[in-house]
Amino acid sequence: MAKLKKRSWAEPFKIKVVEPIKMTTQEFREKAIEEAGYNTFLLRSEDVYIDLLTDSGTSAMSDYQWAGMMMGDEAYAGSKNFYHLEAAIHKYYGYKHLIPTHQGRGAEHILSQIMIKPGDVIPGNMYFTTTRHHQELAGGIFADIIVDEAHDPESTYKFKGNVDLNKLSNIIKEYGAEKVSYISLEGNVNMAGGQPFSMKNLKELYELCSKNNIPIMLDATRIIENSYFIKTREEGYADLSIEEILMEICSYTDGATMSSKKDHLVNIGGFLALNDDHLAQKARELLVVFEGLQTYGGIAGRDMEAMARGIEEAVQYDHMKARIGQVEYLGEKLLEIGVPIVKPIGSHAIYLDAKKFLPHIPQDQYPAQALAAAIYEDSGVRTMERGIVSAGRDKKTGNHYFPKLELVRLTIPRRVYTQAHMDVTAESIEAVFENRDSIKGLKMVYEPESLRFFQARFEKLT
Ligand code: P70
Repeated sequence: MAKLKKRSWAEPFKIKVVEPIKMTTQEFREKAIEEAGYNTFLLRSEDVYIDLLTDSGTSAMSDYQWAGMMMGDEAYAGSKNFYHLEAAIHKYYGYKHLIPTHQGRGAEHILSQIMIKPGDVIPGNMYFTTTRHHQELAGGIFADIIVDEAHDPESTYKFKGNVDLNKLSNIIKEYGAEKVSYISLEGNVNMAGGQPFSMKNLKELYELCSKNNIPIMLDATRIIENSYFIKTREEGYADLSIEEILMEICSYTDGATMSSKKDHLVNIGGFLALNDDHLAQKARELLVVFEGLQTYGGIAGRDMEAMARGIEEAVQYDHMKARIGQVEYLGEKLLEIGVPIVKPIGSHAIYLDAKKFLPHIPQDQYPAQALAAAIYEDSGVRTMERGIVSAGRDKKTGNHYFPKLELVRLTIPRRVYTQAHMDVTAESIEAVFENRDSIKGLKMVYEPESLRFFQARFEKLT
C-alpha cells in the first residue's frame, strides 16, 4: 500500500440522530422551482435534497446542548439561563452588558435606533442586507470602507474583510467625526465571500477611531470563524487559542450585534452586547418594547442555555478545523473542476462567481438568481443568490444597485452534512457548468419594496 502522506481533518463528533431527506426527480424540481417563482427562498424545505441556502439556524446541536434544553428556566423574569449566557459572554467576549434578542436583526434594530441620528453616516466593511436596512430605517447613510480587493472575486488577498483606512479618513473629513455614528465592523464578511479582517487592521482601525472618538460596533455573527482565520493566516497568532484571539478582537470594540444562529450552533437567538452603561440602559428601554424583557429578549430560557453551551463548543479548535475543513474541501473540488469561485475560500460558504459562470446573461437579468434555480433543477441542492437581487435599489434614484459581486452562495450548515454530500454537490455544479450555455436569464415579476430577495418572484426569459 502506498504511504499516506496526508493527515486529514475529521469531524470531532459522531452521529447519534439522523433526519431522512427526500429524493426527487428533475421533472418534479423543475415544477417546484417554477412554482416558487425561481426564488430558492420560496421552495418548501421538504422538496430540497441538500440544503445549502444558509448556515443560519441550521446547525446540528450537540447532546450537551440538547441536555441544556431540558434545563430551560422559563420564568418571565430572571431566568437562570440568562445568567449562564451572560457569564459565557463575559468569559469569551468580555462585554459588560448582555441584551438578548430573538436573532441578529433584533439587535441591529435596537443598536441603530439608539446610536444613529438622521443624516449620520455609518461606515462599514461592506454591507449586510439587514444591517444596512436598519441603519437606513434609523435615517443613517451607509458608506462602504472595505478594501478594494474585497470587490474582486479573483484577488487572493488573505484579509479581504479589512477596512481601508484611507476610505475611512476621507469619510471623516467629508462628514466630520461627529456625524459618524459608529463603525459597523463585520467579522468574516458575508457579502464578500466570508472573508476575515486581520488583527493588525483592527488595531489600526482602533487607533484611528480612538483619535476621532468614534465607537466600533462589531457584527460578531461569524467572529469565531474570523478568529480561526487569524490563528491560521496571520503572523504571530498561530500559538494563541481561538478564545484568546476572540477576546483580543472584542477588546478593540465597544459592543457587538450577534446572530447566534451561526457561530453559536443554535437554531434561534442573538444579542446586543455593550460596554457603555448609558447606552445599555437605552437599549433595554427599547428591548422591552420590541423584543421582550431584559432577561429573555424574545428567546426561550432553553434556547439561551443552548446558546451558552454552543459558545463553549464553537471556540474549540477541533470544531473549527473540521467546520472550515469541510468548506475548503468543497471549494477545492470546484477549483479542480475549473468552476469560477470567490477566492480565497471563506469559512462558511463557497461563492460561485455568476458573472463568470454565465457571461451571456446581463446583470439585470439576474444571473445569480438564474444559476441558483438551475442548480436546484439539476440536483435539489438549494443555494442562495447574493448579487443584484440582494443588493436592492438605491432609495434616492430608485435604480438597482449593480454590485460588482454577482454570487451564488453554497452555505454549509455546521455539523450537518457529510463529505459525500459535498461530493454530490460538486458533481451537480460540474454538470450545470457543462450545460451553462443553455441557462436563460430571468424577469422579475413581483418585487417587494425592501429586502426584496426574500420574496421576489421571477419568470424564465425565453
Ligand atoms: C445568512 C443569514 C444573517 C446575518 C448575517 C450577518 C453578517 C447579521 C445577520 C442577521 C440570514 C439571512 C439574512 C438576510 C438575508 C439572507 C439571509 N445572515 N449579520 O444566511 O442575523 O438572520 O439572525 O437576523 O450573516 O447569511 P439574523
